[in-house]
Amino acid sequence: MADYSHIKKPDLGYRYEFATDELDAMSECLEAHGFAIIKDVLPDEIVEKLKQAVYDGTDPDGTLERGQSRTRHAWIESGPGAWELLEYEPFMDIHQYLIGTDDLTVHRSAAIIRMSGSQPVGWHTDWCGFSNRVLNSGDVLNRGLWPSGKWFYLTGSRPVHGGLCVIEDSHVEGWEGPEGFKMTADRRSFYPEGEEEHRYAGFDIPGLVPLFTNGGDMIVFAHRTYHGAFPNQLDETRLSCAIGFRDRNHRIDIPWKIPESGQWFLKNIPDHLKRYTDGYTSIDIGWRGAQ
Ligand SMILES: O=C(O)CCC(=O)C(=O)O
Ligand SMILES: [Fe+2]
Repeated sequence: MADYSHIKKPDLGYRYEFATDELDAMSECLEAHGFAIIKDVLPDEIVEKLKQAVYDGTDPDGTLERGQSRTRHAWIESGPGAWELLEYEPFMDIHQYLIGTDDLTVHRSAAIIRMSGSQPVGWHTDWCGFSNRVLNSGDVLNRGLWPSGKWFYLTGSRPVHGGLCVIEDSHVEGWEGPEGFKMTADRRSFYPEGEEEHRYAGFDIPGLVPLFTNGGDMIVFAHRTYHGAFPNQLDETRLSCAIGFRDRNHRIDIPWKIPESGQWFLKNIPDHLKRYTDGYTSIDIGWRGAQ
């Protein structure tokens, strides 16, 4: 397999890393280029606790093996370890800024474990608004126009460690893919010209920006931004998590019944945090719409 240890942090000719008191500048970068990094959002002490909460919510029995990956959808439902973020005001302040209101409801959340030797994540956008068809839970939930990714790579993001990469300027409407590539029919991914349609998972792409972050840095990207992840080539397990919010007034009519873990969450989250669960949809990954 290719070795990604030589990849250096790029100099893009514009600034894309910002402090927590530079959110206007951060937002300008997000609008101009489709991504930004907010440095030092979480102190080490919270990062360490979140690592445990990612394990507890994603692989409680410790069954993952070398080479494997697992995503816990609706990670917020896994318990108090994840709720701690909702108590941390600097974190909530950033989300209020990103969504433009303090009437926030938890929209989606996830935690991911990528073991040593795990595979890359192919290029994709999380956004499902290219088509009106509603075939799965992503089609229901991933239609908003607010920033999509808001990740913490708790063990750091870097190419050798399964780090995130984005394609700069890929967030604009009508983007036609990197030079030399064709969009897939559903516009959710792209592949090299001349090949059969598939989700490309290579890292030799014009405009690719490998992201280098520490555990407490927040990676933000726009709803359409195309992104992927390198394979994890280090001995260390990669851990990441994210909680995203939407404006509470943006109601979503869900076609699924809230699963038991969602019901448990709604009942057990402390009263002072219930302001963030008004209109919470949970998720049923197995739900399928009519073809
Ligand atoms: O694991 C990663 O680094 C990327 C995950 C991702 O893009 C996703 O879950 O949509
Ligand atoms: Fe994604």
